[in-house]
Amino acid sequence: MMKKPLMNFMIALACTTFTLVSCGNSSESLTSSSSDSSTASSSEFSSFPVSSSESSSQDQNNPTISPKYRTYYQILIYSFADSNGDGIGDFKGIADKFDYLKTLGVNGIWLSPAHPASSYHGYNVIDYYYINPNYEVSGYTFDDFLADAQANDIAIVMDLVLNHTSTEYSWFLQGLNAFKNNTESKYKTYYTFSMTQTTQCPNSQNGVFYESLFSSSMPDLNYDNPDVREEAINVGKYWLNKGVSGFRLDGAMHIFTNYDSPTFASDKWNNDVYDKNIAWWNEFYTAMQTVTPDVYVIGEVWSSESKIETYYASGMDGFFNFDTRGEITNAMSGSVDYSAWLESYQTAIRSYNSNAIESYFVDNHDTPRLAVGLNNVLELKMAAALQLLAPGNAFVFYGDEIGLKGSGGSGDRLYRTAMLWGDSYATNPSLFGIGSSFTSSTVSGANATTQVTDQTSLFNYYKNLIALKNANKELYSGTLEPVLTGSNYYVAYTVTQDEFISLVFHNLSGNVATFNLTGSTFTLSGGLSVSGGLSVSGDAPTLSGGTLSMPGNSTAVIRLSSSDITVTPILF
Ligand SMILES: [Ca+2]
Ligand SMILES: [Ca+2]
Repeated sequence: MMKKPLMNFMIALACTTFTLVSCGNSSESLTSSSSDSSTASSSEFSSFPVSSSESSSQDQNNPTISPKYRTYYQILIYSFADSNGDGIGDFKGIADKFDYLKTLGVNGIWLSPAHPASSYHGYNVIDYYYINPNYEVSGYTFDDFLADAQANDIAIVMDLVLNHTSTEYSWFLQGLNAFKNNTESKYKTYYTFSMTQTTQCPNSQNGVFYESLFSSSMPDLNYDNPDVREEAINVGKYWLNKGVSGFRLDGAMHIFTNYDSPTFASDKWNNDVYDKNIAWWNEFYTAMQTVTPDVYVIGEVWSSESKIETYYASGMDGFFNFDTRGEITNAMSGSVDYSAWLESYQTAIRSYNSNAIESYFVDNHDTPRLAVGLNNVLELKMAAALQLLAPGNAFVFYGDEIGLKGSGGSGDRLYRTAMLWGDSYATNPSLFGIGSSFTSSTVSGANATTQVTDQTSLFNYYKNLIALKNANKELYSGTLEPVLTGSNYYVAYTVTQDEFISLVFHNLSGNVATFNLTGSTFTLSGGLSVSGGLSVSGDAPTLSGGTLSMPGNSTAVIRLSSSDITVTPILF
């Protein structure tokens, strides 16, 4: 992309003339005691420039971006919202909470596996072509849910677990039986069976060993068999035709693994199987595009950043960045140059795929919740600002926005406990396999219903951050360039898409920092107008006469426009 003169100038300025007039002690990290939330009145918040994100094509104030760019919300169906009082979350419950999600500002949902399955979490599927009956209540089907989501411009991304099935799947049972009895069945080659135990086939049922990388209840499908690849593609096409917008692909790096390697136990992959996995996902993605040209597909490659990057060669839209959380918490402690990291990752993934979309998340159903690690609303607000204003798509795990955490046990189920609504939609973990010992709470103690009405809550901080991103859409799809500030505690970068440029500032220190944006070499060829700013204290960042004053632990987004200079007071 051609750089615009303003951008060149901006970066030159950043390197040479950004002046820290008063930055206090920049080595001081976040402190919870400095928060004075009482200063942020509801009237101040209501004057925030609320997103006009629904009016995509006619929006003169934003670049036109692909509908794939959204702020997504990950929902575990069973734990989220129960509409009929049986204690189990369901699609009607989610739909009844669309108003909550739209208030928050998210406009995409990653749904946990929705198929009939052998376990509560759904990752061992019994039939890819059906919906778990627990999730459909009387008079409200998955089709109804998809129609309601579409009417609300909420994209539904379905979790597809294609690497393996359940041992209860008819394909597996028929294949195993035919293999054992040496009878005819196409399902004999849907899986990898053996009459003897091997590295590849460690587990057995009825005397037949089979490949099962994750657990004995999750037999791997055999993707060397073209019939299996065709079947997986048919599954994807089936649900796209039903109306889902795309897929989250579970275990995307586990399709092919390197069983022949003597180092298999310690390293299940080598370059050959990486290439096979990437080729397969390209085949799958290309097939999905024939049904839905704008299909959004994101894969789980739980690996190092350098390996995740290579998967973008598949052409797929996104892969979760598993380093996000560590980079954010390290940035908050001053040990990481956050904007440099964002730039290097964007550059790397775009080198594999010019349409690559970043996918940043801080926790999911497999990782401890960030709220447990930080256990501090102030720090959760700053972490949210760093995540949600990064280029690309942010994924918010249900409850992150209220500081949800669990207690009463450990392990995966702890991260998957009931959403804390404070109303009749609460689910009951003892009824869907999590167990009665697990209870939910939040860092502040306030439930979702209370936080929606409290303008100083974590929920409303998330809401205002997402609104800021939706009002400056180049923040989704634009090209990032770091702005040097001289301290890891001052994160600054520009994001450019077409003629739209946003300047993002985070003051991660606990002290006021003042930046002079009008140094002697700084001539505004366009103009500065403030889109919005937030601080954990409720004090407003201000821009006056080209001087940006940032309270401790605050964020500002400044829109550089091509119109005349307009300096608007920051609204927080
Ligand atoms: Ca229910
Ligand atoms: Ca596999």
